[in-house]
Amino acid sequence: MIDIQYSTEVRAAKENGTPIVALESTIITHGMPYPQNVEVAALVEQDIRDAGAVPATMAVIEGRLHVGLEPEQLQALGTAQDVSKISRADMAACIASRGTGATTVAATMIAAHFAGIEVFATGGIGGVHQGAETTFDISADLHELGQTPVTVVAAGAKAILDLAKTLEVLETLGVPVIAYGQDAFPAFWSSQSPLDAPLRMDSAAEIARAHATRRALGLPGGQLVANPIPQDDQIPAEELAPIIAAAQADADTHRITGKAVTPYLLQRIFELTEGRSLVANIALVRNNARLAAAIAQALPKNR
Ligand code: PSU
Ligand code: MN
Repeated sequence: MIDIQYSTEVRAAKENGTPIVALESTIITHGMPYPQNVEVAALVEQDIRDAGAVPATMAVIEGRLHVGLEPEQLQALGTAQDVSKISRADMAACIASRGTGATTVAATMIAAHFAGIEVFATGGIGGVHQGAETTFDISADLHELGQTPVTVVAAGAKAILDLAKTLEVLETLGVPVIAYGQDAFPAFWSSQSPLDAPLRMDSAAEIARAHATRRALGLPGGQLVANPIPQDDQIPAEELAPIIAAAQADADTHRITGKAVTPYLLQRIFELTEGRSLVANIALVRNNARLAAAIAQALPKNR
């Protein structure tokens, strides 16, 4: 009943058994400004190919679930004005009403699992927002990690979130949070944070084995791999703290709520850093794409 549209290269990869890495599209439509969004999406896809895997960027276009986008579809999505942001709650509705929407981490995990793809690279996941004790704003990404068996590679979480509460919720939901190559949980623009990740692994092969072991144990849910931003691309946390606070204050003043919160904060931080946040963001997404490709290659074939 669900009519999946595979891109040419993803279809070939499925036939040949080439490893595939899922990519989200909300980062393109709601996470970065045009034209950098389209440029970065193409670079990240190429990074995955260069690392020996095939990229599958997910989106719903006119009611069809796309697993892998052709270059012109990527371009169209990156320039369109009225694309909705689809999370778990919106996915079926968007397909049913023949809508067009970009997938968040949660919706990308659903699409990936549906298409038999087990590894996914992104920038940052959604999490528990600052002030969640009054707003209850907790991303559906966390619950998705608790129930859908996909390994997600991200650079930790942004300091627009409450990192300590985000880690607590992930622990409650039984999600393994694995820092790659260090003890600290990375904080998106900074490789370090004051918090240690619950787990640490130093190789893609070990992460792939952990993924396969969860599958063998029949455990639902995925893994979060927290891959630190490369040293040279970092923005010091002290420098960003006042900017994040200002962006948060603006969001409160303008009474931004629901799914508009994350895109609003990302856009404000981009403006307030005069684009520097984006340069770091690009570096870390590419770094995550390379690690995800290595994990996908190390996974034992299960079908
Ligand atoms: N965090 C980022 N960049 C992003 C997002 C989060 O650093 O682009 C996007 C992702 O698509 C993520 C979504 O899944 O925002 C989370 O939105 P919300 O907080 O509304 O669940
Ligand atoms: Mn939210």
